[in-house]
Amino acid sequence: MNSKLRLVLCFPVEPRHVAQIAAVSPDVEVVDAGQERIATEILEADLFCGHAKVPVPWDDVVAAGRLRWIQSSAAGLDHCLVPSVIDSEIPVTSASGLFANQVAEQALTLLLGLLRDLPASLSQRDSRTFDRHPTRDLYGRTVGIVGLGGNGRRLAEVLAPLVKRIIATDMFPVDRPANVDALWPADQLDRLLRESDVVVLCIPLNAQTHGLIDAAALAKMKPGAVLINVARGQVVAETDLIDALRQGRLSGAGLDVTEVEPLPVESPLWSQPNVIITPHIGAQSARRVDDTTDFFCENLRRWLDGRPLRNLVDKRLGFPRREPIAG
Ligand code: OXD
Repeated sequence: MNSKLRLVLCFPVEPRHVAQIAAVSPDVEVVDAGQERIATEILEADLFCGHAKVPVPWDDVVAAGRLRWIQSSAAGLDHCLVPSVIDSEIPVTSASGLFANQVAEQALTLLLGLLRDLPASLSQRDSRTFDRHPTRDLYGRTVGIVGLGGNGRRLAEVLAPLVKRIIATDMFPVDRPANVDALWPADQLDRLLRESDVVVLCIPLNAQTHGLIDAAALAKMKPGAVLINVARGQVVAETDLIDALRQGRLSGAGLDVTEVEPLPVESPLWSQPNVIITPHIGAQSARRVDDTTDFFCENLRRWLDGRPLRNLVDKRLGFPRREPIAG
């Protein structure tokens, strides 16, 4: 009988990543299930690392009582934090903050692309037209970051030299970084919306944030403000956003994420001139699988030794509490 722990992977690993993980311990059998086999392999897993993009029978997994740890290879946990997992004893760890550099670069790309009117230049390229058009400055602006976790903090560092003021809200408004001028509790969102020229969403999707940026929230934003979403599409009520863009209340939106992904071909967002859409690539990087594997190997050693895990998620909140851990 096989007494090894069965570790099931579901992220785009190559054989060298599987070998690196297997080298952590001879007591672990590593199974690369991929998206094709994850829905069945997860039922036979002791440990799981990945991000299933297909439906997974989480209720059956919990009922079977075999799974002992979920390491998400994504920062967002909407793929696995279903009620039965939340109510279970299974610890969940995330990749929070691991791709903060990439997400910050993506937010900056969307923001500058809108302010410097890149869509107009790109469409002129198609017609070989050299027509100078007005652009706007980031310099001198106030940027509001909604959610000052790993991604929001990195974004603040990157933006600090470029803008006049950075304000932020967070559920745990503690440890205000020097480059953030004001950090308020999450319930002060309205104030942030009223004071920001640019609002960047960096919050996780959970019951509290689902549809948070709706018509009422959008109406509180400064006329002509810009909205950037590098979090999750469902944080924004998309039809309300489309109305606000059409009415010119907002001057633009940069969306790396949308309510439904892939964004349906019939979505009016595709034809909005003041919208830049990228296909949820904020956390993509040529290094992503390597970095995820390194992070996971470190956490796997910790799990096997019974040491505290990195990025342990508070399942009720849907993200790791920001607490320094020993060792
Ligand atoms: C993530 C993502 O959550 O890629 O890591 O969106």
